[in-house]
Amino acid sequence: MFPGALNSEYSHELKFVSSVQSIPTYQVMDTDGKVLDVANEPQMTREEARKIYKNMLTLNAMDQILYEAQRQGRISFYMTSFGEEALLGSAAALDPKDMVFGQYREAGVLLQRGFTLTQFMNQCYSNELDLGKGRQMPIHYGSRELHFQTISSPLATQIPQAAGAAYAMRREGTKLCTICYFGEGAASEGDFHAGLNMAATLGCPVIYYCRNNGYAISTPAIEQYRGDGIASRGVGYGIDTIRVDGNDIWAIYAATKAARKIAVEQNKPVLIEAMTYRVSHHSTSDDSSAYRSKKEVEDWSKRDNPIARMRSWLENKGWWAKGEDAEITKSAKAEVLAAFAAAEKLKRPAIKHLFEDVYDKIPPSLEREKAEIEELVKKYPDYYRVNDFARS
Ligand SMILES: Cc1ncc(C[n+]2csc(CCOP(=O)(O)OP(=O)(O)O)c2C)c(N)n1
Ligand SMILES: [Mg+2]
Repeated sequence: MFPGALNSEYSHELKFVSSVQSIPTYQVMDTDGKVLDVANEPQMTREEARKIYKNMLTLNAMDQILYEAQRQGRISFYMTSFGEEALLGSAAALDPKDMVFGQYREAGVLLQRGFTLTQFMNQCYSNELDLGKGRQMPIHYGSRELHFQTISSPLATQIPQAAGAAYAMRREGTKLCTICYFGEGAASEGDFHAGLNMAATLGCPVIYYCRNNGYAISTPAIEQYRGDGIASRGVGYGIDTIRVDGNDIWAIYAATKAARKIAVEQNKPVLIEAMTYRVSHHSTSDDSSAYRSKKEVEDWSKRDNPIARMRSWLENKGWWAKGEDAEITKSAKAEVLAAFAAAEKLKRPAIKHLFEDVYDKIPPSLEREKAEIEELVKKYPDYYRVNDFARS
C-alpha cells in the first residue's frame, strides 16, 4: 500500500468523488420535547435538569438587559446567544476542570460553570473588578478559576491552542480534555485546518464543538462552503465526528458526554457539529434585517426554540409547573439589574494594568512609557478623568 493512503483499494473505474452520503443529525427529542427513543432518555436528576433550564432563562434575561444597555450607550458592545441556548447542554456534560476555549457566543457555558452575574457585569463594564482588568472588549470573558480561557477577537486562534492545551493534558496524564467552541464561519480560517490536523495526528484529547448557526455575520452558510457542513471535514481529518440537532439540549448533552469519553480514554479528538440558528443579530454592531427577512427569524424562534423544547420536556416529566418561567425570569432580571447597577458605579481599573501581565518582568521600554503616562495624567488630571480610575 502507498504510505499516504493505507486503506485505499485499487479500482478500474475512472471516477471523481465529490460527495459521500450526508452525515445524519442526531436527535433525542422532537420540537415538542418528546423523547423519540426511550433508550435515549437523559439520565438526569430533577434538580440537575431544573438547574440547566434556569440557567437558560437567566442567560436569556441577561442578554435582553445587556443588549438594551448597549443600545443606551452604557456599554460599548454586546453579543447575545438567542436561539443557541441549548449549548448549555455541552457544559453540563463536561468535568468542571476540562479547559474551555470559546469563540464569543458561549456565555452559557460560563453560567453553567458558576460565573456570577456580577462577574459578567464587571467584565462588560470594564471596571476595577473585571478579571481582565479592563483590557478587553465586553463579552471577552475569561476565568482561571473556572478553567475558561479568555476569548480572543481574532477568529479561530483558539482552535490550534485547544489542540496544544489538550496535548499538554495528555502528557501530564490529567484524564481531562479541552473543549473548543467555534462558529461555522470561523471554520473557514486556516487555523481550523491546522488545529484539527494537529489534534488528529498528535492524538489530542480535545472536543471540537462547531456551532453551525447558519450565518457568519451577513454571509449565509450556503455561500460559505460547498461540502456537507463542517462535519464532513472532521471525517477528512480522520476524526470521530457527529452532527447533532443543536437546538436539542439532550442530543448535545449525550453527544458531548460520549465525545468526552472518547477524548479522555482514547486520547483522540472528536468533532461535534451542532446545527442551530442564530436568532440574534450577529452583535450590537449588526442589523440582520439588512440580509435576512424578519419572518425567517420569527419562524425559527417559534418553530424550533431550544428553551421551549427543554421546558416541554420538563413539563412532560412533571418537573416544571406552568408559570414558573415568569417567576424565574422576573427574579433573574432583578438579579441582573442589581449586578448591573453595582458594576456601573465602580471605577475603571488602574492605568498601570495597561503595562502588566504580558511580560514576567516589565521591560525598560514599557517602564519608560508607563512613567510618561503617569506624568501626563498628573499634569492633565481633568482631561484624563483620573477620578474615574482606581489608584491601584
Ligand atoms: C480573523 C478574523 N477575521 C474576521 C473577523 C471578523 N468577524 C468577527 S465574527 C465573524 C463571523 C464569524 O461567524 P461564525 O464563526 O459563524 O460565528 P457566529 O457569529 O455565527 O457565532 C467575523 C467575520 C475576526 N474577528 N477575525
Ligand atoms: Mg455562524
